[in-house]
Amino acid sequence: MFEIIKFPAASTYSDLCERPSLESRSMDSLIDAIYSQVKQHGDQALIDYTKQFENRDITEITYSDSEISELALQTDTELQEAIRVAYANIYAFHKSQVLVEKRIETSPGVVCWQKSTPIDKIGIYIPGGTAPLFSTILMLAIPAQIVGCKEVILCTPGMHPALFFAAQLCGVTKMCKIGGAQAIAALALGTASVPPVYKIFGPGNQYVTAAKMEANRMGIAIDMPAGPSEVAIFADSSANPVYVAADLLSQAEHGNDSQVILISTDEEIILQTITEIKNQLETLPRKDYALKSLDYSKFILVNQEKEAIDILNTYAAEHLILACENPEQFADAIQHAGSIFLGHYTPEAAGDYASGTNHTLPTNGFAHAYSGVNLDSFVKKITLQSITKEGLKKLGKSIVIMAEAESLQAHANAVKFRMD
Ligand code: HSO
Ligand code: ZN
Repeated sequence: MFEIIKFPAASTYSDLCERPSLESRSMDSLIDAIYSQVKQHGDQALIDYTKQFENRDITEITYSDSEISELALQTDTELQEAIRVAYANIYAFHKSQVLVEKRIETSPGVVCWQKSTPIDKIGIYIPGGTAPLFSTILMLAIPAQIVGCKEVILCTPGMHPALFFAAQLCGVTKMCKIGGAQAIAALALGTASVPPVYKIFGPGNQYVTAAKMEANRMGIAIDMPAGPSEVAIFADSSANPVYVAADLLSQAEHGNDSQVILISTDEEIILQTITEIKNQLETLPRKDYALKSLDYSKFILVNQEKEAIDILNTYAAEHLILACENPEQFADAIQHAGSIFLGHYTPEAAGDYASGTNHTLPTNGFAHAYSGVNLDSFVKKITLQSITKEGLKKLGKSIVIMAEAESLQAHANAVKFRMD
């Protein structure tokens, strides 16, 4: 732990950026069994699994509106106010992502445009676990509320009042008491109490992830492939080691397998950050999680910013914090990351809770190919086009030539007959 990798050669960057391999115990047979039980026995299977896996007795699957209101009201008033502040910022940022319809005349008389329509029914999963992630409800239900998803089904085994407060505030239409892979199977298959959905969002353990992958194989969309959470920080000599250490620990405390990376052009900053991590660790209630995930941490010393940029583009971090003097310029050079936090006063925690950006982001290098959750995750885009007689006359020749070259005569005819 805390070993500093000094001046790595470019040829080692991809090894350096490798994620610890996930324990890939096959869960296929268990997931298959859960899906088939939920399919056959519906709600009863959910009640039985809740007893078997969680030792919780439930008689109904869904919360009634009055239960939700009662539980929501138990949320501390200061926390209610904080959640409202976060709500307003997340709402504003996601509202700004609404598609502005643009009609483009690609050639004379040929007009193309796009409209976006909501996914009618979505499912959100929030794990029980040791941290009640009510902030994730904001991240997933606010964009759904903005685009107007008709049904937003939230499944959580959690009982923290803020889960209910956030659900109510964000217009969740149904809240279910179930968790684990069986909750995902219910959202995928539908039961008497749980409506089947078109897309499933939200974090979870390896069983939940496996169940989401199974849903995906059945043709149900999922937000993205999930992996352990991670942060990478670039710090130059202007960085404050107290802040850098706190940022690294804020990711490390998420779970045993979180990954944190610090890259710096200044060895003194790395050394001071390590000392700070040790100090701050002692005060953390989740010290044990943080300690375990620090096992996967990396501290890398480089000569120049350019090397840090290359490593970070290879790594494609879920979160990237730029604790340096020229963060805008640095960010311009970053091509692959889930979300970037610029400057000494922009901790990841701001984006985790309340600045406005979404915290459901691609992990495990998926930022090379995936975006984080955003307003588009809750809609489909439909393309539209309208061509005038004159327009088709002009464009038609190219279409006919191409269709005939592909030996698709009916395609050519569909244009030709209109041109004649
Ligand atoms: N850092 C987490 C999100 C979160 N943090 C929720 C606190 N609560 C993954 O982006
Ligand atoms: Zn976090």
